Amino acid sequence: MRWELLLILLVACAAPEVHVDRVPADMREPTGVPASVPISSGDQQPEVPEVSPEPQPEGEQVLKTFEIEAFQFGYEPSTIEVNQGDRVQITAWSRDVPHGLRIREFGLNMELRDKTPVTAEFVASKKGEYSYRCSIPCGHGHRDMEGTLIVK
Ligand SMILES: [Cu+2]
Repeated sequence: MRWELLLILLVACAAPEVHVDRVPADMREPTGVPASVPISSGDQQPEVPEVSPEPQPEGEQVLKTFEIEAFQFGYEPSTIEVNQGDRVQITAWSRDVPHGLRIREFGLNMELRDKTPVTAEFVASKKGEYSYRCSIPCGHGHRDMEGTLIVK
């Protein structure tokens, strides 16, 4: 049964003018059969998968990493700069009390509870200047906590 099925497939492959529409659409090789089943007719063409030799274009995405320390009341560094399309990885922590690091436009919202580093990533998909701000009330200067992400 299985052998006959393979033979049908083989005939169908060897003779393109055969009316394939008589073969049910769901007729495929049983998954249990290895790809290199020896067939006695000896006319089997090796199944060469059509894999493109070209490397896939990566869009030249570059990873940019930054370490940012939050403190009352600011960030160090207070400005970071990347290019549009870069993957931005930020590792941040707090020097003193809990702070946040939020860039609304890129959906980034990190909680920096203490000196334990926290890492987050996003893609700087659009050019411009964006603020990173504290999202956890941390004292009288909370609203002054601001840094700038420049996407060129
Ligand atoms: Cu704060």
